[in-house]
Amino acid sequence: MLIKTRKEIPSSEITPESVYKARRQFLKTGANVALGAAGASLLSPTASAQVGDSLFARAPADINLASRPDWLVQKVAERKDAPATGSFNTDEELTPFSDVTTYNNFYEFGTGKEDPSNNASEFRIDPWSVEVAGECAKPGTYTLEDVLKPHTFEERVYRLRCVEAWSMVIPWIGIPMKDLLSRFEPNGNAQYVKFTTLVDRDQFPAQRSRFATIDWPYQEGLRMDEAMHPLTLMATGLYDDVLPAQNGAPLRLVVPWKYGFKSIKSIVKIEFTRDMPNNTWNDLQPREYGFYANVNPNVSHPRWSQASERRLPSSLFMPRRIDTMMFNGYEEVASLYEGMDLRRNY
Ligand SMILES: Nc1nc2c(c(=O)[nH]1)N[C@H]1C(S)=C(S)[C@@H](COP(=O)(O)O)O[C@H]1N2
Ligand SMILES: [Mo]
Repeated sequence: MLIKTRKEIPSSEITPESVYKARRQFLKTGANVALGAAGASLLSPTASAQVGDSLFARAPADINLASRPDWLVQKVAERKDAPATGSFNTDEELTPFSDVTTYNNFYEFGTGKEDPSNNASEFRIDPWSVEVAGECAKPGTYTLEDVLKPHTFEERVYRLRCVEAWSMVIPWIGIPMKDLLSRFEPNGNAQYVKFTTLVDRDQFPAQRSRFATIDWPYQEGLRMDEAMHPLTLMATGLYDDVLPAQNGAPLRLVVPWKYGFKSIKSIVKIEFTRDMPNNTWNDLQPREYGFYANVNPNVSHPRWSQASERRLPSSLFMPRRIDTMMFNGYEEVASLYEGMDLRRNY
């Protein structure tokens, strides 16, 4: 792929993944290590990271944004780290930045895994606005700054499990969805929340194609209790920076216990509804993709098993196949589905 230079970003602002990993290592072990030793460990990535980096290194990925608002960069820099333990974090090895940003599903940019990173150069997130509608006291059109300003960004290290049976571990930055949605004061009729992706034929090649298979815009939804769960995040960044265009800048849903297609990218509309909203993949193939889309190793996709997954980076020589966990390992959400038949509500 074309390696672009980040013209407007001083190199001092860019934190390479190795530094990011070392910082995490430092945060984990920092308290026990004398300062000199800690300094040394800052410079040497873990052994597993070295294996991953050398075997699977790809071209450095670009964030692919035309510009990044200063206030947004500032908020990313001032984020709170993920707690050391618990579901907001994991000890598993992070998927390298290059894989997270060049192996993507974002069909607006094309169906190939590298299409988004290749076709998203100069994606514009400034200006950006979000329409809030439906069953709430504060509908309206909000600028990105209105949406994000009152919140402190937080880091969350989550597994992402795609319905295609690959997975990653991604250090997200974002805000708890419940904190965001509460500000719009959903009323008693709000049973669901629906999200919609940008329509922009200039920026999304697949939206101007005559052969489009998806009826744009991409749409997704959650039940209100799912949206208000503490694990549910409105992501605004990953690793140490703002969200790359190919990962759904500037606002992207993250629901770690559900298949990846629920985590809709580049959101321009949030609507509180009484009825279950439609969602793009369910509209396309209702027998293969449902509304709930909870990660479930016991319910196969009609064309493949969901019992295991490839943890990226993976190759023929190092497939890194692991067992898939119920709710992607986020068992605390089980109570949301008590009494529901998860075979029928897939
Ligand atoms: N608007 C939009 N959102 C989308 C998609 C898409 O094609 N368009 N693909 C989904 C799928 S299938 C997955 S697995 C994740 C992938 O996110 P990632 O590329 O950041 O890993 O985005 C989801 N969100
Ligand atoms: Mo996916």
